[in-house]
Amino acid sequence: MVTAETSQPVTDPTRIGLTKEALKQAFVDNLFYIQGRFRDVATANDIYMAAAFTVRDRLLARWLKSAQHFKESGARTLCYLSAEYLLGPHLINNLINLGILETAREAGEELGLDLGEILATEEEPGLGNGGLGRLAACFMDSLATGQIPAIGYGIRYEFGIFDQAIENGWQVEKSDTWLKNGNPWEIPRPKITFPVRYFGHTEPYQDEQGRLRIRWIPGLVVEGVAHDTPILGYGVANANLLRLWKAQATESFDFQAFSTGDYYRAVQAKIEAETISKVLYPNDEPAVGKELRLKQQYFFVSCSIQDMVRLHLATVGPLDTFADKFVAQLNDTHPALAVAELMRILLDEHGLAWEPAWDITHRTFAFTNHTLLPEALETWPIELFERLLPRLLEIIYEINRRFLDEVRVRYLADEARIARLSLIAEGETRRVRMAHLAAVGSFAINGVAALHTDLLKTTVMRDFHELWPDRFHNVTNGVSPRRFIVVSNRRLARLLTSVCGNEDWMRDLTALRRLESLAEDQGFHEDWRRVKLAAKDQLARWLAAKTGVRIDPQTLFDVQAKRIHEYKRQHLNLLHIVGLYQRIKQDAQFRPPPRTFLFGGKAAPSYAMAKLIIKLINAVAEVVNGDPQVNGHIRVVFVPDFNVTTGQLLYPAADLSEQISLAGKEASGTGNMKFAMNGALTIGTLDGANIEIRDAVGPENFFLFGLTEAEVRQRQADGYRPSDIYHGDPELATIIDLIDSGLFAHGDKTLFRPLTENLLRHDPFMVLADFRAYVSCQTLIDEVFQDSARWTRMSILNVARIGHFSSDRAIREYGERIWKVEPVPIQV
Ligand code: NBX
Repeated sequence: MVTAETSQPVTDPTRIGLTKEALKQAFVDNLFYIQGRFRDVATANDIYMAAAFTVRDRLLARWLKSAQHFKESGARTLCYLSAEYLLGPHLINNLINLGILETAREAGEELGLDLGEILATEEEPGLGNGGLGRLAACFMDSLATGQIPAIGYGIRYEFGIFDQAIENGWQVEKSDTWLKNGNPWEIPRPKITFPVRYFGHTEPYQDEQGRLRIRWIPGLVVEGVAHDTPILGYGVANANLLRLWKAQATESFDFQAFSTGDYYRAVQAKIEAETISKVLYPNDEPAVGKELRLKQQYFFVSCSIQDMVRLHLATVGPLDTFADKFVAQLNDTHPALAVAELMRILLDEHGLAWEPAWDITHRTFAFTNHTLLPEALETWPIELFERLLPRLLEIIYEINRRFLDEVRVRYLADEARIARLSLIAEGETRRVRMAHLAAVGSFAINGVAALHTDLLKTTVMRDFHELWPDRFHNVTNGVSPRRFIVVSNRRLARLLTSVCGNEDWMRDLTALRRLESLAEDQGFHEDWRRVKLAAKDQLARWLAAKTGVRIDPQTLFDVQAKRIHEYKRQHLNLLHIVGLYQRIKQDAQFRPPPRTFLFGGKAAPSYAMAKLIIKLINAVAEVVNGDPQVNGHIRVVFVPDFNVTTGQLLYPAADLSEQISLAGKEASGTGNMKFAMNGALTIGTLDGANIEIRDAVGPENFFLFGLTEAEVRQRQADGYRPSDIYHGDPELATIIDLIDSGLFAHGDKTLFRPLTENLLRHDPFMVLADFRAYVSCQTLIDEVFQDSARWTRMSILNVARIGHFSSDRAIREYGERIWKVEPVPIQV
């Protein structure tokens, strides 16, 4: 291959060859020339690095070819703006996407290396909190696989989501040092940097044409440096760019500004600048409202928009075609400042008038909302905004002034409505509403599951929906079948391939429909159960090695793995467990099929109730697992440090998937899809994407319980009194009393009071209202699980019908309905 730009041949077989011999040679070369090691002294990390570079070399030709072709063809490009990417390990994914996993395994064997060990050495980039960040990663995978030209923009956090340790039953946060051994997947681009301004003031001036313009004189300028990672598609030569920004001090600015010789202050300025991309905020729902967080948001948005403008000017040219070349998706409100930033660049730096600048801006952005929880809606105090981003606030005021004029004419001065729609919330402290900025600045607004989109239209975005009904879309989330079947469940992948006759299902998950014809096949049932049992066995062995806890793969694995949140109701699951414990001890006749309850998930470090729930899970585990009377019947395990890597062990091993949020609270959920894709049956409420999953797999293959969203509203309106439920349900009362008794706290009666008291007095997520229905549903599950032919059939049908929940489908919908982007195949 000859690249036009350099005319340098890229043909060295040790760099691009996919044969076993080429891989071996490349690995040996890399170990020597990059790591500087002979085999006999190489550390596990040296070996991992040499393997990673071997694979990276094979991505580069595809990546550069993609970039070059996209540039030459002027392809319309999707830019995904996201503060989070929860990527998971790269090596295994790239081996699979290149189609060389088995070749690499054999090459390793011949070199005396175990590929499994090499893969286990990788530190996963945990640059996200949960669903939102993982969705961005699945979308990057599907964009490349779908051959859509795309750039993912984000922040290169030096410390990602904290590592979770459990000490004495409590969550303890340890800093995530994912970069300490080097990151072979990224290429720093020290020449691709942009200045980002903060603080200072603005002033008017006249340009050469005598027009009034605004200049922002900053008080601080920080530089963003691009760090690029190739994202290869599955079975295609397309590789897209993930460009993450690292903050650094701009020496030229700061050193000048400080008095000569004040070296200490200069160094301090450097530290202050670098702090911006230092650490991911570990909160998944409540907006934190810290100055540094706003700095982070503006930092990555400003670098990304400047980069897009630069790319456009360098390739296509005039800015009036910017929105034809680029479309930018705002992943929640975290990048909403992009709307004001693009305006600023067009107005202040390129001298456009307001109307054409707004026309471009408005045709560029689309906005995804991921939550209806009021505490998660981002707003920023005007005072902070004015101080930190004075020019952006002026632009936001002007956007708002023009927008509200439009509203005024449309609704004839309906003042209440104007106040509700305004980008500025009036009150004791005036605040900028980021969702309103995103909505006004975007041509499309979408929710992430059908129910969520409906609720969006009727609740938090109701006024916007009345104003612009056509802007609203639903795009139900999806997850990557490469990551969540092929990478994490090799045995299932092999079985699916043997049934389908080929691997096409990996990029068209609806091909799994073929499994339906085997749903009653006894021989196939045995294969199916063997695959599940092997995954359970693997999890059990990993858990024993990691934590010393032993679990029995023959038991029902009941798994709830997701961020810890009251609305997700891990405590509802716990009430059921405590109830079982009690009954097993008191009723010798009561012997449901043995179950292992597995929990995984991180709590935001400042979320006391979530941390108390973790403590209670571990406390119940300690008592239950230590009680010989119930041993062999139930076991409770908290799997520490739930992340993409541990998720890859949990999803394949689950028999039962807990998706038990209060109806109306979980925007979509994506774990629900990952479990079902791996043959787990779901116990779930009519919430988020559960509803669509149930429709797809068939109601008879889904364990439904609980209030509907409409019933939730009705009960709240009627005045919900959880204590009435407590008093009317003796079994429930006993369970709560047991938790209060100190049984799980070595006699301490106060430890779990905040939790039980909250349930009895407020119960904002209606745990008690759904308790009875949940327990009945669990009883049905016990019955069905004993009928192993029935269970297996249901499991097969879940996988057969889950194809719709592939992120490939979600990306296709975005591409066709919102982005208007076309696949651009790359040939190698
Ligand atoms: O986004 C999640 C929703 O809760 C899920 O229902 C949904 O499936 C998923 C993908 O659409 N939201 C989420 O993960 N939010 C965050 O992680 C988050 C992070 C930072 C922040 C607010 C929310 N400031």
